[in-house]
Amino acid sequence: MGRYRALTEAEAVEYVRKIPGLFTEGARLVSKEIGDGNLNLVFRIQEEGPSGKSVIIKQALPYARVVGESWPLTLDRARIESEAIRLEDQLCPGSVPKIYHYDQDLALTVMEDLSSYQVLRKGLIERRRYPHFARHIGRFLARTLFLTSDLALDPQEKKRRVAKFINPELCKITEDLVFTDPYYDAPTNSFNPLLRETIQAIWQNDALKLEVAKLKEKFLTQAQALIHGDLHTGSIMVTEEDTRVIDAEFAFYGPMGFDVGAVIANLLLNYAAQEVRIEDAGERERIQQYLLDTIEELWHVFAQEFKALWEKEGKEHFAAVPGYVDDYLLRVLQDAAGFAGCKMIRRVIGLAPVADLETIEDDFQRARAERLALAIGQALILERTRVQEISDLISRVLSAKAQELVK
Ligand code: SR1
Ligand code: MG
Repeated sequence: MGRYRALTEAEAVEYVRKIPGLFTEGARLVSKEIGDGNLNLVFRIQEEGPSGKSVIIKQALPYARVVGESWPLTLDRARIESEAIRLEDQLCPGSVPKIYHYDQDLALTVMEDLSSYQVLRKGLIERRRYPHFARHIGRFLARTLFLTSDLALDPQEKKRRVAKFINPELCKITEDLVFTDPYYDAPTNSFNPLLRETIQAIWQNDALKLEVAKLKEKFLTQAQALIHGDLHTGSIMVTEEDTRVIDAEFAFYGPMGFDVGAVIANLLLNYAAQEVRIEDAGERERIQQYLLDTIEELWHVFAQEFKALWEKEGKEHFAAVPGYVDDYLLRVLQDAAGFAGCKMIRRVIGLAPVADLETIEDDFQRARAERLALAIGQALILERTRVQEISDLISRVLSAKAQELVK
């Protein structure tokens, strides 16, 4: 591992001091490790005094933090993350934190501090609304996915990028935690004991497992575009005006629908949680409607931008063939529905839960919300090929909800 060592808070300060142009000589710097994610160390370094200038150091550990040293993990994910963020910034300027410095040996990236932003998951739990989020994320998805695909790149260059972003260890986490483990009694699964019967029915549902197998196969084999690979609402920072995508360490060449589906899934996980979080029926209806409207809008923006790019930047020989762009987008939509379903189910059954559901204190209330998430997830997986438009996906959500709530 060469010069690699995990930094302490004090070493993090000394490290940033030596990076030219960041802080003035002799600046009084305070360092705090603030990482609360599953994998890495995150230091916030701030200058004391009026400037208040601050940066973030994100350092990969040689193992998964959430489990410990018994789960070794490649440090190369820091390279993948810094290269993916730089590329995303070129393709969709201002959509990611600025990167100031990358150190391969220490597997760390020094980047813009977004502490004035809020993690979207947290904001949604607090019932906040973000008027520009759907437009920003729809555009981010269209630009990063279209412009890294064979639709926009010379096929030889695209294959070089597939090689550059090969990410087998992080993909294996997704293959296991999203597609495999939730569908059997895996030792790493953890779930609300009140759900045991519902979950056992999932483990015995061969029709569902067949569809999950097809989606997993797509994730394993379809090098369609450079995807973020972990685009849940904890990987998005927001203000009322701005949206930034962080945490690109899972990036690799995979199916476009996986990223679109990740955003949809996490909005729907919040939707399911709000079913029991909000007592007042009117307020609950308004917040849940806002989440569904956000999904519709982000898809419309995505499809519109994607079509505009197809017109302006498309390099594919068959791009002008009537019907091709609509057929392509329909396949992305159906994939997104299926992947969204898988991503909802994994957050209820698997190793890494989400705060939207996990922080509902009452076990019975939490189980109600979790059952709703499982019902929506299953409907999206099983009925994805019947989705022709985004409104069909929303209809599936509403009918799964109606069926679940009368049980
Ligand atoms: C062991 S890592 C667990 C999860 O955290 C990341 O954010 C990914 O979602 C991963 O599946
Ligand atoms: Mg992450």
